[in-house]
Amino acid sequence: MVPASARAWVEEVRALCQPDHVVWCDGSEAERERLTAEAVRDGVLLPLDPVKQPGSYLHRSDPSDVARTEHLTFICSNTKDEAGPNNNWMAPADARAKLTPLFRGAMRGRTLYVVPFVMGPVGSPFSKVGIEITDSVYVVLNMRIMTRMGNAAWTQLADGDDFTRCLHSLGDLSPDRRFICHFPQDNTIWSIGSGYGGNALLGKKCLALRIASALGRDQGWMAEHMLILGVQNPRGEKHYLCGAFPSACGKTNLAMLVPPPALAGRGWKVWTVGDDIAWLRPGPDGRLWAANPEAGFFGVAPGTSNKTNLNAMHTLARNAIFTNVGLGADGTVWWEGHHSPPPADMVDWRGRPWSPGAGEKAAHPNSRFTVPASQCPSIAPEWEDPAGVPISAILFGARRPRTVPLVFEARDWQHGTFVGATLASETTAAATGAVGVLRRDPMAMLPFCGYDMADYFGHWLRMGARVARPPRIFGVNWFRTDAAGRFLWPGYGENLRALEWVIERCEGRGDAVSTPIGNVPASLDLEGTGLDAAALAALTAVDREEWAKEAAAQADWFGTFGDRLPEAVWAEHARLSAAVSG
Ligand code: OXD
Ligand code: MN
Repeated sequence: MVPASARAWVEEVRALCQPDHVVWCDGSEAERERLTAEAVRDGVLLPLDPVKQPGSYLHRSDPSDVARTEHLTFICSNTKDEAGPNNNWMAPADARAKLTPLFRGAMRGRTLYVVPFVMGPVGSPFSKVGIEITDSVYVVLNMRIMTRMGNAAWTQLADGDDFTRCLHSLGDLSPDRRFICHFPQDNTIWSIGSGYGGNALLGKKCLALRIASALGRDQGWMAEHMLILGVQNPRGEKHYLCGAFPSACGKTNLAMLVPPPALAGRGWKVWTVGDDIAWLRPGPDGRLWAANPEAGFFGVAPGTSNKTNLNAMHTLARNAIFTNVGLGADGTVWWEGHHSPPPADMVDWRGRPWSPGAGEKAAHPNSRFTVPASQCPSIAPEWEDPAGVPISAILFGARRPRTVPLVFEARDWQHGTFVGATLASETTAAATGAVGVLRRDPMAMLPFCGYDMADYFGHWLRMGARVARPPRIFGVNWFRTDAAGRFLWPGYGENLRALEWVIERCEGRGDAVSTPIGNVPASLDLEGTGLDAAALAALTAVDREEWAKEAAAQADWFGTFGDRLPEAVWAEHARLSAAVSG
């Protein structure tokens, strides 16, 4: 069942890393129970209360290993140009020379787990096989939730050798010896020195975005940092949308949106297909079809509550692995922004006694839950359809207190590509000391595009030309404020009102007003929001002066890509500049 190519690679890694034991994972329930018991015995997982949080565990990471480390993440393409100004680059030979000594003997005294996995529904033309070799049982148990892990991968692979070689070791967890290296030409990832999800669950950001974006460029498909959701109208028709949002913009909440009572009462429903990554391919009907390559959610815990994301709270009620959250004496977990008060006698994410007046956070701001997507109450019944789902619209959203309207529609695919390429989010007081700094994050892919971003824009333009009926593209902004800094839009479930207009536009309906940046809604269904036409006018206003400044800032930033930036992007920029000047 295991192809010779996989056996040979595992043997090569075994000889290099010198583990005490080798375990080939099959993905079975018995294996999950055995590995979980071992993780509990070794203190890697702490069991939670079996009644209040059934099947769930807490993991505490090394305090220096709590997030992705972009400065230690490298694209090791053959040339620096290919990686582009958006990536750190190391020559493949240099990366191998640097990392091989770190892997040598790194698994002595440890177990080497061979974790075969499928990204995407098993048997789907979208899907890709990876094999992760790791010495972390935490990684194995998370991969089991986040991917289709185990024997299914050997079936999908058959006797081929078309799989991503994902090598991971915790090493000594020192940030001085931490590297996450991607070798797109060899379909290989080497990660050492970190157990954090984004650095160590190699199917996620490393394979499904960085490696897959390069594969997609070569093979004519797209790997995007996008949620996928289905919106069902009162006639029972479903439209599927993809959405790219930089972090801290409510992507997981949007993916699991609960319709507000006024819209639910009229029959609107929202279905979740994916919360983080979309793979898109042209379908036989001239549309773009999307599949979620993941099988679980690796979500940020703080701020998640019954109020902000009821579906997420139901999803994580059982069979969850929590990382770096607070723990009560009653065996329940807690984080800042939870709807319940903290349980008694809590310890913080590092295991130190904590009380509400402690002045420190109980949960790390990037603490996480890992849960199976199948447990989500809003999961679409077709979320694992091997054919994927046909995409009607793509949303690009970010946090913009000024300038960007609640929702606007791009003229066409080329203009929409420009809207994505100019995506930027303003920093908040909570995120950094500097408030109001605009960070460009094109298509929310800046940390995840495995090659030159200007070439990536070119790939977007080519893909649009390849499909006869490409999705319509929209910009959205839930975070516009008034002069006093108060949010103009209630957000959360009410965002469905903007999606209602998006869908009407996709159906060739919906009143629109043309502006220099695209179409904005002439009216929106605001029943039950307490907002009136004047509020809508403030939410959809397009201020030429602000946009002239925005266009100037875009030009500076595009300049950093040199002459690789496609002409069509500059053409769109010139068109915007002309439309907003004078
Ligand atoms: C994530 C991220 O964890 O984007 O999804 O960092
Ligand atoms: Mn993400």
